[in-house]
Amino acid sequence: MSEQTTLIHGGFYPLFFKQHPEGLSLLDPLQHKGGGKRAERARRMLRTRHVEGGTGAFVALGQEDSTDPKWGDVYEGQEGFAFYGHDPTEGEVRKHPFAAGLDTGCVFGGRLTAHVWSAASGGRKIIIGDIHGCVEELDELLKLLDPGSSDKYFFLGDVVDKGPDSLGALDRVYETLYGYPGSVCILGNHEEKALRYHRKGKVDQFKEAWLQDVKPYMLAMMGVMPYWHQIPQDLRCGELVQVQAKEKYCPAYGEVD
Ligand SMILES: [Mn+2]
Repeated sequence: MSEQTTLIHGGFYPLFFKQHPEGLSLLDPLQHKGGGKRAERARRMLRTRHVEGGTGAFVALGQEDSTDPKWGDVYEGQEGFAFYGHDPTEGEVRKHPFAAGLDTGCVFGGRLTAHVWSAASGGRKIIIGDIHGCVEELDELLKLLDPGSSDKYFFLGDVVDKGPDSLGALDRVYETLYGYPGSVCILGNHEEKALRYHRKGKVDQFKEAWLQDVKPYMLAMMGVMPYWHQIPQDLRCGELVQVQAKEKYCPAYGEVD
């Protein structure tokens, strides 16, 4: 297993590694845009939760059966230790042999989670799970983290939708990316969907009104979010900083994507 950390919003299905032993090095991190098979595969990775037990193929949300494992339980560490979002829990980090899920369901009344890795030489690397418009909790988390000028922030995507203030959350992520050079926000399926509606001129058909008020700089930021990002260090040994949601903004897990 390599000494690196991979950030991905959804996950990897084992069939991908069977078909492409060279792994992510094969892929353009912006190739979710546009059409064709490669863009479709990228969009599958943004949405991966369960994988088919027999073949290791991607299973769409709601199509899984009781024998289909979560991807993290069968991931063998081909791309190093992976941190992911997308699959909410009720406040607890989901742990696997070579991966950890940091979407602790803030927007569902759970918690917003940061995994903090500290170097002896100073400067921390801080990975933050799905925000979904919970800007008050994000502000509280950033305050608790007490940022230092050499820290770097890594957001796992799904900054927007479901919660109270998608535009505020995008704004805060923007400030953080530009305030702490080397920081990265990867793409979530919710940003991908918003970009797709915007590109096609279907903003009025998007399920949430914030997209009608989105600012050009926010679109520019979302447009360069990669659907995966790698850091040439193993960041798995760190500590958690968590903030409890102030309310249950979204009623139930149910139709969660
Ligand atoms: Mn998601």
